[in-house]
Amino acid sequence: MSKRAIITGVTGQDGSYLAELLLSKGYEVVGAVRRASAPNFWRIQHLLDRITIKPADLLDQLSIIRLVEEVRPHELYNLAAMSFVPASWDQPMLTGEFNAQGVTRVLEAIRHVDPSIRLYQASSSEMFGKVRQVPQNELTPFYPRSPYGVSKVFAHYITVNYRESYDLFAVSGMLFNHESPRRGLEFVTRKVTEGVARIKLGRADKLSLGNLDASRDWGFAGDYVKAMWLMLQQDRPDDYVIATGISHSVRDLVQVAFGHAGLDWQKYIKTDSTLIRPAEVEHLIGDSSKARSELGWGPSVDFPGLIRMMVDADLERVAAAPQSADRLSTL
Ligand code: NAP
Ligand code: G4F
Repeated sequence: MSKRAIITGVTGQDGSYLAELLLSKGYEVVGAVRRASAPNFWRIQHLLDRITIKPADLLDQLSIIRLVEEVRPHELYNLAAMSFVPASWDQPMLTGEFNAQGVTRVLEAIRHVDPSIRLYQASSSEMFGKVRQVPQNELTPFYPRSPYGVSKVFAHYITVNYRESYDLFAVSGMLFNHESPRRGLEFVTRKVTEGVARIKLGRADKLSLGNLDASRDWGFAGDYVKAMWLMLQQDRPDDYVIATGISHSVRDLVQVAFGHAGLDWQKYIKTDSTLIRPAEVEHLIGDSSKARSELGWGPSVDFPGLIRMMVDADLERVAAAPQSADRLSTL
């Protein structure tokens, strides 16, 4: 009998890669989407004949209960969230409703409909924020630096609490930054790789960025969704850090991306103080030894390989797009 899984956030970067992975393993996949006035399926267009789409919104408890009752999944991957850190200062209340209480709603739905459903909760290295320890592992204390980070700390602890209170198989994956050609355009890796493609093809002549000194432990999203699946296949639920163990600065990112296109980045990059965050996470680097030994997980794409993959995909995409489709503003 094939397993059934619900993915919330299936229209997002990770949701699309996870849906591909689960389909390749013979799962029946149900993607939960919130209502929009127009479909937002560009990342899962190629999967629409193989997955089922059902409506649900993290703000609406009944919609989640209905979804879980109808599908009766074996596994539920809760990837839906407001995931862009700067937006969390603009909309802190909504961020808390989506990312913190939204998770409580999912846990409540599982508890009431079928407590045997296994839950993956998408936690984040943003919880480590102003880091208390280098590198960060499962025992590193949290010090979030944004409403987004704070909301994810709540989500992490409510997941742990429901596991301990109600004996649920609920796990929290503390994933460091992971990227791909499907990354949203506002995140720094994709902003840079798309910017490089536009400059190379004569569609732009500059790229504005904020803090070039911040550094992140960047990996490939396709590798990270494998870790999510592995966490739900274990004998007992536990929490894991997922990271490459190597950190690079935004400046390194810019050098690799422009260099791959044969461009001198210093001619094109402008710094813009409005892109500096009210409180920054300066340096993240993860220690994923536990996941490597217990899950047998490891990354397959290194940082230069990831950035080259993204630049190549953006060069192809921008070249194929009409000029009228160019973005009107730089985020
Ligand atoms: P993403 O591309 O921004 O996708 C977010 C998804 O959440 C989208 O499908 C979005 O739907 C959905 N969503 C947002 N609010 C919702 C609501 N109220 N109800 C239902 N769905 C809603 O994010 P991602 O990069 O794939 O990340 C997936 C998860 O991992 C997120 O929880 C993120 O916070 C977390 N995470 C990501 C990283 C990373 O580096 N990528 C690292 C650690 C943790 P729409 O298409 O309708 O907007
Ligand atoms: O790409 P970012 O926006 O990602 P950030 O803030 O690290 O968050 C991402 O990773 C988290 C995991 O740690 C996820 F939980 C979260 O959902 C999201 O996926 O920014 C990375 C760094 C920051 O230090 C930022 O200040 O890049 C710096 N940066 C410099 N210039 C910029 C820019 N970031 C953006 N988005 N845009 C810039 O122009």
